[in-house]
Amino acid sequence: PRSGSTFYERYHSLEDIYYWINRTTQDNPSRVKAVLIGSSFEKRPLYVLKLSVNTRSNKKAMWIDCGIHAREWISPAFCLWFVQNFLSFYGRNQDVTNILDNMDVYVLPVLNPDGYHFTWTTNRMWRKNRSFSRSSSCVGVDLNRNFDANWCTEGASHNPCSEIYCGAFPESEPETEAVANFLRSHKNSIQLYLSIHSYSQMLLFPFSCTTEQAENHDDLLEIAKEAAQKIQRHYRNHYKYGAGAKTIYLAPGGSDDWAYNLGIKYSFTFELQDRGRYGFLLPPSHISKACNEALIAVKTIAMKVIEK
Ligand code: ING
Ligand code: ZN
Repeated sequence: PRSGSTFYERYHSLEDIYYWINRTTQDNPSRVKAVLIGSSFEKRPLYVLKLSVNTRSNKKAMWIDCGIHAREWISPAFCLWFVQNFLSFYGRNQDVTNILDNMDVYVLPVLNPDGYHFTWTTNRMWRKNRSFSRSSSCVGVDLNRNFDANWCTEGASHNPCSEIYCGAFPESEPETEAVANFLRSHKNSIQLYLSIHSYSQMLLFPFSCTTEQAENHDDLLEIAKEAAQKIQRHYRNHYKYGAGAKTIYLAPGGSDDWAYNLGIKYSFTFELQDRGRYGFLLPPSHISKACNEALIAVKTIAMKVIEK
């Protein structure tokens, strides 16, 4: 390891992350449970960490997933950072305490474990999952085009060799299906959906699959603006914010649009650091700042949703 850096200031192999999940649940048995929600194409388990403090039952909840795209290594690093921060600051930081007193938090650290493993062993720039079928020699579906939100319209591709291949049908991929099933079965409690990507420094919200405005667009815009302003003030770093289709590009089949249409009206996609200098290859020395600024945005958004 780099001298002077902590576990959370480094990137970790998939094996290390599974080990970390195990350790985290063992070390915090009263506050963390690992929930198996399904498995990947290559049969790796998909574990969600449920952070919950027993103040009362029937609590609301929020969801965060990381690592839907394999090469965006800062994303799983953020999920680990987030869990560590929330566990150590409950009862010590006012926002963290308030959030956990009012919400359970579900964290999926690596939504696409097969792709993530592949970026560690074979191709650092891999984006998709690792599924294949007899109909093509190309491998992988873009999991953020595989959800059932205007599936495979403009901004996605039916070509299995494309980086934005939407898959054979909506939720064709086991990773997508596992997340969608979990969210469907918890939609009455989950009020806030967050999906973490990189790079480009943006806070996006529905819709990405159409240029139409979400019904609560003004509300989402106001929340994203406050979060971006917090980052600007505390970290002197600029994040753009807005509806996905107008801020970045048209992209159907994304998880945040699907969660929104399911009824989770506070739904955001974060694009973490940087703005292109290192791109997906963000050096480990940048992890702490990238994660801390994203964390302040997550806390701001969660607090706003609790106040609603
Ligand atoms: N960006 C996202 C992508 O999947 C996005 C942008 C956000 C698409 C929300 C759909 C919905 O292309 C990256 N960097 O992956
Ligand atoms: Zn991405």
